Amino acid sequence: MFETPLANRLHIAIFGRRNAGKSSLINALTNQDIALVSETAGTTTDPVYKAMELLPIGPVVFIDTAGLDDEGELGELRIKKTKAVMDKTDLGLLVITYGSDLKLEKEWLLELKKRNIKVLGVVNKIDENEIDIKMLEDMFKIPFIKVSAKDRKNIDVLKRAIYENAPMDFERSTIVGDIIKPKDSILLVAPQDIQAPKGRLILPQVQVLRDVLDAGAMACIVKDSELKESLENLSKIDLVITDSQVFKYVNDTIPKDMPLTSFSILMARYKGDLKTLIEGAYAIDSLREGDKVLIAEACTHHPLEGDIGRQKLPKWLEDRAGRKLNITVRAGADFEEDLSKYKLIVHCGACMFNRKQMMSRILKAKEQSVPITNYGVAIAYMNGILNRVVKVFNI
Ligand SMILES: Nc1nc2c(ncn2[C@@H]2O[C@H](COP(=O)(O)OP(=O)(O)OP(=O)(O)O)[C@@H](O)[C@H]2O)c(=O)[nH]1
Ligand code: SF4
Ligand SMILES: [Mg+2]
Repeated sequence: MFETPLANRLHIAIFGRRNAGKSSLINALTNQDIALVSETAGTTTDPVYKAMELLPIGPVVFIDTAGLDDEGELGELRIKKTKAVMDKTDLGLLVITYGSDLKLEKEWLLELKKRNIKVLGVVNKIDENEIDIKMLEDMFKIPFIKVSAKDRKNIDVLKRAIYENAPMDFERSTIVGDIIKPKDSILLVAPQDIQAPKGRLILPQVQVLRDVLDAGAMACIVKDSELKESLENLSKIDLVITDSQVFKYVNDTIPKDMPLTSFSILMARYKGDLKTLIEGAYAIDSLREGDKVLIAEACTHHPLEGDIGRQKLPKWLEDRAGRKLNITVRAGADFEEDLSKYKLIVHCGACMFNRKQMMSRILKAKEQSVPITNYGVAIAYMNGILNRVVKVFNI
């Protein structure tokens, strides 16, 4: 029932000459031996579809195709079938290898562009020969990624490029709607302290509230100071969603078996890859004296007294680690390319980012094997309640 229908999946099709390594590339991307590979040109004859969850991208379907340079009567038929695949492609991967005169590839790119399809160039077999990427990018005016499907080299970089080049409408469609039911009763806890903007609620609270209403559920919103009374007054509570700054108090106050999560964890899942962010939080306990930690904020809001990124989090991290850390805070649109010096990245909730922007930061960190977590997940972990607050998602 929870399977994403084929039509709602991002369709990623692989095009190129026979023997360019298209089937090998599908196998590398899916980390399975799905497609038949051989050194005989023309191995793949009909399009092969493979639906899968390509983490952290989401539900996709890969389409392996027959070489577009096929010959003879049968070859022409196969080319026709491959071109029919183009009509349902959201993102095309154009595979090129050393030695090609690139003439046909240019024609195929035109065919794809005519259909308004985004195309990503892939140079395969770099374990044998390389091609100058810059020259290709100048010539084709599309980004290129170099890989070796055989050695599974740079496949993570390709996955990130796939994500970054995927059409925008492949966003998670709901923040909380998939874990609640119509008529559920949801209690929201939102302290209105000095950080809260005067006269209004912050964006994640407004978005979650709207999502609860869209799901046909009922919301009651209180400050932490009224939590106890609301527990007494409400006859049924199916889920509590709290601000993470009062996590501990709420966790200690509500019944142990009452489902609990936080605005920031919901947003972490909506904007990013919750699983990776949870794994990142575990890295807090491996920090050593003087380790470099990056605290990254997506916007340059004006920091107030007791600012979470500049004051509270650094203190909590050092208290938990029991040692002095070398913490850098960076705010704004720039994210360093070389993250390898950091032992941990703690990111803000990224309310000003769309999912694509946040995901590309997560993928960048993953590529460089740097653990990444976010404020809400890290705070839950340090309060010893991470397991409880992610239980509602079944991950
Ligand atoms: N050295 C090297 N060989 C590769 C690589 N990727 C694929 N090959 C080899 O290239 C040959 C063709 O690979 P396939 O994956 O079948 O190529 P294809 O593009 O699907 O070919 P058709 O289905 O015939 O169109 C096989 O012998 C693969 O082992 C690579 O990264 N490096
Ligand atoms: S983008 Fe990040 S730093 Fe800026 S307001 Fe949102 S959560 Fe805070
Ligand atoms: Mg093939």
